[in-house]
Amino acid sequence: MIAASELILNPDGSIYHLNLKPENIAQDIIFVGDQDRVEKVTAHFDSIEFSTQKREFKTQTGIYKGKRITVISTGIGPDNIDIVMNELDALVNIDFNTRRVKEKLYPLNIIRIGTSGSLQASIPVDSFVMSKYAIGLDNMLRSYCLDAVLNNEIETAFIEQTNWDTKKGRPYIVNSSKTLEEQFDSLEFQKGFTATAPGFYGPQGRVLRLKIQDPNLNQKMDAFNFNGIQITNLEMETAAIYGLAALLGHHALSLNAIVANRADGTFSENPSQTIDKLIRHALNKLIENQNS
Ligand code: R1P
Ligand code: URA
Repeated sequence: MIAASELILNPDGSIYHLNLKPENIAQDIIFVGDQDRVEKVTAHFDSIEFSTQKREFKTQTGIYKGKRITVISTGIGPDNIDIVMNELDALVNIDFNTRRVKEKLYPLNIIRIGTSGSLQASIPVDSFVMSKYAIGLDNMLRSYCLDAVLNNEIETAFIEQTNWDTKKGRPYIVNSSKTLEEQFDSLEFQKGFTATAPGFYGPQGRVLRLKIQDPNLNQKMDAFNFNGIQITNLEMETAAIYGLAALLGHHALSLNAIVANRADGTFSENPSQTIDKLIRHALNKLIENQNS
């Protein structure tokens, strides 16, 4: 039995941070970072059956062209992903009455629709990247027993090629769900290798007033090559989502709208139009899958 201090439920029976009960979520879940983006997705829905918000975690569940979908904002960063993934998993895989893990585990399909910065000059702003792999430069996932989901050989190559300072921890490399990758495959998406940073400024090589530990890291990541695998973009959630999804038995895929190009210094002139285009494209892909 899982103690009250470990699996924390609110007085109404909902889970601690997300404020959700098991019946409030669909099997197909869209993650967005920004809470205001939730309604940009659900504006396309035929109906909305449920809405709630606690802190940065806003959730709406509804129907899009016959399919029940939940949209949830995760806020920014891998630490928030730890909360969202564990609480969503508890909603489907732990019986809140007995406080025991269910015998038959239930897989969720998780699609991240987020913004990102490209590392390669050849991946312009306003284009889309589907993350086939992700490298976590944060240490959140290292709190779990990870060995079964790692790509040790590529990690070692990354550490060597970028002269990574392991005082910052050992980066971890994880994969997207092959099933979702095939389902969302389209000409709109470049398949990429996404780097997940634990911050937006120093951890992504942005210098405003502070000197950073490795000012050449972005160029070294840009030049990284392991048997043709190259790092394409930087953001702040994908590796944490992929790692926890793989460990917990869920499917996950991250779709990135490129709003910044770090190699040529450009920023999208209309980021909300780009993200809206990605939302429409992702929703249609979810429906296509349903009808195929
Ligand atoms: C930083 O501006 C945020 O934007 C990206 C990063 O991953 C980080 O969360 O994603 P979202 O647009 O989904 O928030
Ligand atoms: N989100 C990030 O985390 N980095 C960028 O450069 C753009 C969006």
